[in-house]
Amino acid sequence: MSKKIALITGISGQDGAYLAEFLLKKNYKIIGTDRRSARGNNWRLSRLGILNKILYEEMELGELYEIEKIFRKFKIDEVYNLAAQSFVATSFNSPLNTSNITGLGVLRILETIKTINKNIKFYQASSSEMFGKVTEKTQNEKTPLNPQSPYAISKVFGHYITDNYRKSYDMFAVSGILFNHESPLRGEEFVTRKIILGLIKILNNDLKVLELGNIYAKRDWGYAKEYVEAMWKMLQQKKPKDFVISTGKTYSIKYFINLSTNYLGLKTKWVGKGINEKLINVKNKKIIIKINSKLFRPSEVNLLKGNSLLAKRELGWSPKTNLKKLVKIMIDEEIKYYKK
Ligand code: NDP
Ligand code: GDR
Repeated sequence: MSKKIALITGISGQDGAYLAEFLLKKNYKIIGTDRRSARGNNWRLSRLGILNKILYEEMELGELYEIEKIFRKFKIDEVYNLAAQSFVATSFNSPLNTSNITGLGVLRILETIKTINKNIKFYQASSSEMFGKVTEKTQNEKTPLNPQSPYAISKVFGHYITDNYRKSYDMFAVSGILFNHESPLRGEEFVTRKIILGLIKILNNDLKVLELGNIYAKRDWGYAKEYVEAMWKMLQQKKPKDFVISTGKTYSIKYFINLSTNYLGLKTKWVGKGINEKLINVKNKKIIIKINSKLFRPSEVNLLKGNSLLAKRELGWSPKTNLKKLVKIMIDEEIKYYKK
């Protein structure tokens, strides 16, 4: 039997790398798309040892003709649309580009599938950010969306247009509503990796103080390597359906910091309040973390907590790694690769 062909957009990102690793083990042929401007941004694929096992094609999500070219060149079975301007903070400074890539980019792919081959299965990377200022204590597939950033609004567009193409054109198009998922391959701008890398830099005297924004926001953090498996499972269902993927636990950024300093063996103490709150290294009395109001978002999502019971029941998926273990995985690998 010939190999199934999966197209992964955003192959250079955290999820692209883990998904490619997972699908290669399932004997897929992988076409990974990246954009000209980012050629060479392949450290994640190198680290996983799969850099040479992927067929690379150039694709800018803003350009319809580049998308069509790839769909005409290969007989694709499954598409995983992971490419996006994915940083919420940037979306406030760059709302047009975010809407064009994170939002309209989804439609460009769906239109291409509709025109070229409606049998291609499509996975859209939807996000818990779509719940925004939450209207229910835990969020599931039926919770109303209330997005709070240009990023989240673009994801809502991607989510609904996927649903619309599924219903209108009988396409196998689904969205996975994934809550935050982290790993050693997380981008340095996201708060978990920023904290871990920052603390390790401080321990190595490469940074004096780590500056953060709102440390009281709460997130439902899982392990990215497990979340990509859920993406694949969604495309193997008999009928297309959307699923929430989450751990069901939520913790503040401050709690994440405390877990990290504990694991690193740092004795620390929080002092002050609000914008003046600081984390002090008890041993040398130096400030390790301080708050910078410039890092607050114009509109914040204060709390996210998912309910992925449907995924457990119908996909047989459930999270395995708790936050303490995730912190350990991230710190161990950060230390291993630091300055290499
Ligand atoms: P990353 O930021 O690590 O990766 C994003 C990818 O998109 C990169 O490969 C990037 O390429 C690519 N990209 C950005 N702009 C364009 C463009 N204009 N054209 C083509 N490609 C582009 O994200 P993650 O791996 O963490 O997330 C994957 C997807 O899942 C994203 O859509 C994200 O919004 C969504 N998501 C993520 C969650 C998480 O917690 N990680 C949770 C819920 C949803 P380059 O290297 O060139 O920048
Ligand atoms: P998020 O992740 O916005 O949830 O989006 P991020 O790690 O950027 O922020 C989480 C929370 O931490 C607060 N925060 C800071 N965040 C960053 N990045 N840097 C800081 O210095 C800082 N200080 C406090 C933020 O205000 C926020 O409340 C991620 C992305 O992967 C999206 O693509 C994805 O859709 C969602 O997760 C689910």
